[in-house]
Amino acid sequence: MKRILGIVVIASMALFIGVSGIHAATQAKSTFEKMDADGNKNITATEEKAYIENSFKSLDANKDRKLTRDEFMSDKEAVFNDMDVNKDGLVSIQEFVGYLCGKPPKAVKAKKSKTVPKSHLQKADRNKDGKVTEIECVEYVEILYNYADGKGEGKITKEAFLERMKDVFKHMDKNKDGVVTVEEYNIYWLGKGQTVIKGGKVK
Ligand SMILES: [Ca+2]
Ligand SMILES: [Ca+2]
Ligand SMILES: [Ca+2]
Ligand SMILES: [Ca+2]
Repeated sequence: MKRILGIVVIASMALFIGVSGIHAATQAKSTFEKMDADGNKNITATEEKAYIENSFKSLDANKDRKLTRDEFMSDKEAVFNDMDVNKDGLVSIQEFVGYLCGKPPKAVKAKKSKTVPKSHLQKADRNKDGKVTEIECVEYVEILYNYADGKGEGKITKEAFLERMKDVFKHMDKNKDGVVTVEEYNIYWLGKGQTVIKGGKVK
């Protein structure tokens, strides 16, 4: 059960990080801001879908509509370095939340929550109004961080981060042929099929 939960968390975390293929040398915008195309501080399902599609295109270097592991991993070290704002080689929860959601609102404190949303971004939509706000983003990402940082040390190393990203690739590649197709990618990120992992139901 714990393992399955872990896989789901990896999936969710990567929705934010793994697909941030649109990586810039200096991250001017948080992932939240990038996804929020119309800048109204809410992420809708349409905006999410558009972001996922763009991320696939930007990662698919040779444009054959398949992602290899190398293509997927090509920007991940740079993503880690961008997250690590103070360059101490570790990503703290503040850095993590800042990268993904923008500056965390002061009102929201890190929680040691044990309830993990089942799959993707829309699960962060707590009040179920079909949009994800910055505060919902922060709450969700904090939960992911606490899981990603399994030891509760409040730090994620580059090594651990890259290992998790490799796991993400494995899980995306459903038929295990070594490449991730557009279909596999979309199914993975946009939720369908996420409830069943290796025959086990995630509840
Ligand atoms: Ca929006
Ligand atoms: Ca390719
Ligand atoms: Ca750091
Ligand atoms: Ca495949």
